[in-house]
Amino acid sequence: MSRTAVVTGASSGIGAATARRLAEAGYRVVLAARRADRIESLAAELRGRGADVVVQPLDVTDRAAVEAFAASLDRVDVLVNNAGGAIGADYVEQAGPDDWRAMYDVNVLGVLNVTQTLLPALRTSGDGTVVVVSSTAGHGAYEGGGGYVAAKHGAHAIAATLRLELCGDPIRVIEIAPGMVRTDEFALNRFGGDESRAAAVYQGVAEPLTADDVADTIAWAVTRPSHVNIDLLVVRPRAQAAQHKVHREG
Ligand code: 8X3
Repeated sequence: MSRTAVVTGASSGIGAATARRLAEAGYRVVLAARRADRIESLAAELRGRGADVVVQPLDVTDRAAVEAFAASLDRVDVLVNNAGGAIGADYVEQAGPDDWRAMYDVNVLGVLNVTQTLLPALRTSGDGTVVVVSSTAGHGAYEGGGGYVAAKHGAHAIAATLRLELCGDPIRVIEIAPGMVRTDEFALNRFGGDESRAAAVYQGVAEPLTADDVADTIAWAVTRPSHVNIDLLVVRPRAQAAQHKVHREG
């Protein structure tokens, strides 16, 4: 059986783009996401291009479901922890604990659930790779970042800790930290479907990163020789020199 890559949050954005890239690189790809219809149609597209694809509806915050998923897999070489997202942009003083809890659940406990349960298979592969897609929000704070900044710092901490704990095992731990990426859903989900608030995030920015730009860095890091561990790769658009330093036209 071919080398197998599991991608969470594969229904859209960076996850879907990563599945496309890894399929192109010859991996058998397991598409895991909550929305079955979305991953079914991505699977049909990839199979049309000759890829070997498995569709797995999955909520990474559901521990029992993740355990059953892990038990169903006969081979895992690569895990891309991509599922995640932001809810709101409230200041700490006004933020809702439920939003924070939901962000912690998916961005931190989701990564824990999937990584922990797939580690035995990754170890058995003899050459495993864990990717954590964090964010520049995992490396610096910004006003209104609040719960998302906290959660992504948590995702970064998992990657950094796991790399230390697995030293000596045949498993790499790679963190990819994207800055401003324009996807169909990230900002829209953050602002509860408010299209004008979502559009304002990218207002005047000539070329935010695309999902495929990030997927390209993930595929590049994953396909380096086994002894090369890209610990942390921060990727931003040229127009974003830092979280607060964004060049906007007009
Ligand atoms: C997305 C980057 O700037 O919206 O992960 O926090 S930011």
